[in-house]
Amino acid sequence: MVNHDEIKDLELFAKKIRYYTLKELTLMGFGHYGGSLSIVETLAVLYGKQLNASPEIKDDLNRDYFVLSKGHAGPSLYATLFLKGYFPEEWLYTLNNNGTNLPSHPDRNLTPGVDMTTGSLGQGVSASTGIALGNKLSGRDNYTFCIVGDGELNEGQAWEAIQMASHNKLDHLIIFVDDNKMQLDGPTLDISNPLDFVSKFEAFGYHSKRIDGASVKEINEAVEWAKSSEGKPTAIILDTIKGQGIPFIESMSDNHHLRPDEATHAEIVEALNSIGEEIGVIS
Ligand SMILES: Cc1ncc(C[n+]2csc(CCOP(=O)(O)OP(=O)(O)O)c2C)c(N)n1
Ligand SMILES: [Mg+2]
Repeated sequence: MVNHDEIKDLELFAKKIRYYTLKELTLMGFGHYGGSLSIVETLAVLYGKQLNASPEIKDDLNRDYFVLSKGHAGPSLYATLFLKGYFPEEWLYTLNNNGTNLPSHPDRNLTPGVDMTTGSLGQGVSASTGIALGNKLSGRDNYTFCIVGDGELNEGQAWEAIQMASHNKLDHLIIFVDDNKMQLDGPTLDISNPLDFVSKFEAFGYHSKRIDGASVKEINEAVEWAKSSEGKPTAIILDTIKGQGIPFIESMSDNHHLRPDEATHAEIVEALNSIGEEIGVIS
C-alpha cells in the first residue's frame, strides 16, 4: 500500500515521462506515438517505485530487470531512463538519428539501462522468461518485468515462452499486457480475436487480473499483489488507450505511427506546453 503523497509523486512522474516522450518524438518529426503513450503510467510505477534498478546498481546481477517486448514504444522507455539519470537529456533529441545511442527500438548494446534489445515482436517475452529462469537457477530473488502489446500476443512465440515460465514456476516474472485494443493495422479484435486475456493466462497457469492501465494506484497495487503471489508467474492486463493521456491523439482513428502535419504538430506543441506548465518545465 502507498499513501496519497506517493500516488501524487507517481502521477507527477508519469506526466514527466509523457512530456519527454512527446518532446523527443515531436523533435524527430515522426514515430510511434500511440503505443509509446499507452505504457507511460506503467513505466512510472516501475521506475518510480517497484523496479529495483538505477544507474548506481546497473552492474549488480541482483537488481531487477525490465524487457520492453513491444520495442516500438522505445521513446517512452528512453524518457523514463533519462529521468532516472541513465543518460543526459540531449540524448533524447538524437532519437533515431544516424549514430544515435537511442534507436527507435531499444538496443541493449547502445543504451544504458536497456536490458534487452527488442523490436521483433514476440521475442521479448521469451527473453524475459529466460532472464527470470536464469535468475531463479542462480538462486536470486530479484524480479523480471515485461511489457507486451495486445497485438504482439498474436505471435505464437510469445505463448511458448508463457507456457515455459509457468512450467518453471517463475513467480518472479511479472508480465504486463498493454491491452490498448489496437495494433498496426486496426483493432486487435478484428485482426485476430485474442479472446479473454485473463482466462487465457489463468489457463496457462498464471495469476492474472485486469486493471485500469491509466491508474498508477491500480498498477502499483497489482504489482504488490503479483509480488506477494507464490508459485506462479503473474500477468497483469492493462486496460489502456492508444495515445493515452493526450485526448486528441487518443481520438485519432489511427495513431500507431504519426508523421504530424502542420496542424497536428501545432496541437502536439500545445499539449506539450500545457504538460510542461504542470510539471514546471519550459519547452
Ligand atoms: C515480428 C514483427 N512483426 C511485425 C512488426 C511490425 N509491427 C510493429 S508494431 C506492430 C503492431 C503491434 O501491436 P501491439 O502489440 O498491439 O502494439 P501497440 O498497440 O502497443 O502499439 C507491428 C505489426 C514487428 N515489429 N515485428
Ligand atoms: Mg496494441
